[in-house]
Amino acid sequence: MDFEFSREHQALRKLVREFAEEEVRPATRQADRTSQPPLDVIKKAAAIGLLGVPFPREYGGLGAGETGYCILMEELGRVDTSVATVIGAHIGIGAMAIYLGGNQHLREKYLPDLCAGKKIAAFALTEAQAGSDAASIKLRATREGDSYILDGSKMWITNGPLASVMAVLAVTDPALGARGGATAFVIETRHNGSPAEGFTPGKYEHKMGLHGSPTSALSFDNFRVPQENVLGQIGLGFVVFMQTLDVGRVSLGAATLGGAQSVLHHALEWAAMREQFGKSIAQNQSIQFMVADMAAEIEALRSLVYRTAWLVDNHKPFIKEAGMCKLLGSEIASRCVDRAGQIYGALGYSRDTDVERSYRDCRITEIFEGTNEIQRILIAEQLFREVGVKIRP
Ligand code: COS
Repeated sequence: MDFEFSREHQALRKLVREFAEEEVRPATRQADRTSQPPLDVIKKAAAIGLLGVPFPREYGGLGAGETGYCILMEELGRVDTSVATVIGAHIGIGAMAIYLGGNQHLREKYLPDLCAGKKIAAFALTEAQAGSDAASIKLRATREGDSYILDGSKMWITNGPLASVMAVLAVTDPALGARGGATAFVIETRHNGSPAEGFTPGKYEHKMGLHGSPTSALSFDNFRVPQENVLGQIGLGFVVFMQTLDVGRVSLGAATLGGAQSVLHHALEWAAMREQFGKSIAQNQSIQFMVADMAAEIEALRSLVYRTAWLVDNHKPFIKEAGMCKLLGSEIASRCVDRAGQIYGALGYSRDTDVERSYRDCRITEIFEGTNEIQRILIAEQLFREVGVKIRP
């Protein structure tokens, strides 16, 4: 057992940490206040290779695997969950669906531009009636010659207003439903910044937090996709999308790890400085208990996230652990940000503090990329499967 990161991974962490401090941090407040994603920061991230961290070099990536990708997400999450979300949706589910489901031609066609940041990616699964119940999607893909025609809509799509390349799941055989009759496609929704024919970016969501990460609906009306853009096999797109989400959930655990670590750091600094009743509040046992609990949970999460990344990189089963990364990461981060807010007192309720922004940004991590209730079901399902029991029909 070796708990040391490789020299390459250590160098990557140093690179991302410097980038996050020097480029991401100064843009964070402005993005939160204006709800405008810091596009120049995303461009700079691309320029130093950060948009291709996990992918092999042959596709323009850095070849740093899931471990490298988790390092990226942890370090970005430490400074700004919004930027981590834009980059995470781009790499970890948008481009990842193309990498996992795409044949050599599609990988070579799309991944180099995505790794170089020439195009931004999104992952289009959710619909109005298909949130946790992903198999109830209605977006229809109808075969016409050597193309498919998409009709319908998606919603709550991270990077929807930015992306020009999307992995999208649509029903190709309604008789079979989405589980056996949905197909995954890679589509091009914008050309030179303008919406492609048949594509309309839908309603822009005004959210409680993550203001620097744009979210929108998508609308397709007679939108043509060449048949060669099918990811995986026709009718088996649901599996491609589920496998992609598994990988994405590990890195979301890493982003929440970074967020939790950051609020602990702020809480320690503030507690050491703040005086009440003639002494530092750090001398109060109630404060000590809070920071100790935060640190213990963060340390457990760190072990889980990087062990799971190791499972992914070593081609071992990881579905259960991925669900745990997402579940524990989001709940630990929420608890940490809540305790940090308590330690900050009224100041933590002020828009002038990062703790207040973290509080708003953190809430969604218990909901998106599969609610925590769905993660509990997935974990239980795997546990029972390990003892030979099937708990769902
Ligand atoms: N890896 C590989 N295959 C998977 C899989 C996974 N992680 N999860 C499901 N599948 C396969 C199943 O094996 C099954 O195939 P077979 O019929 O050949 O056995 C098929 O996909 C259907 O799976 P299942 O029966 O489990 O589908 P359900 O509709 O019951 O529900 C859940 C699946 C709840 C897991 C799914 O709807 C889900 O993940 N929901 C959350 C969606 C989500 O995360 N949304 C976030 C928005 S996108 S960022």
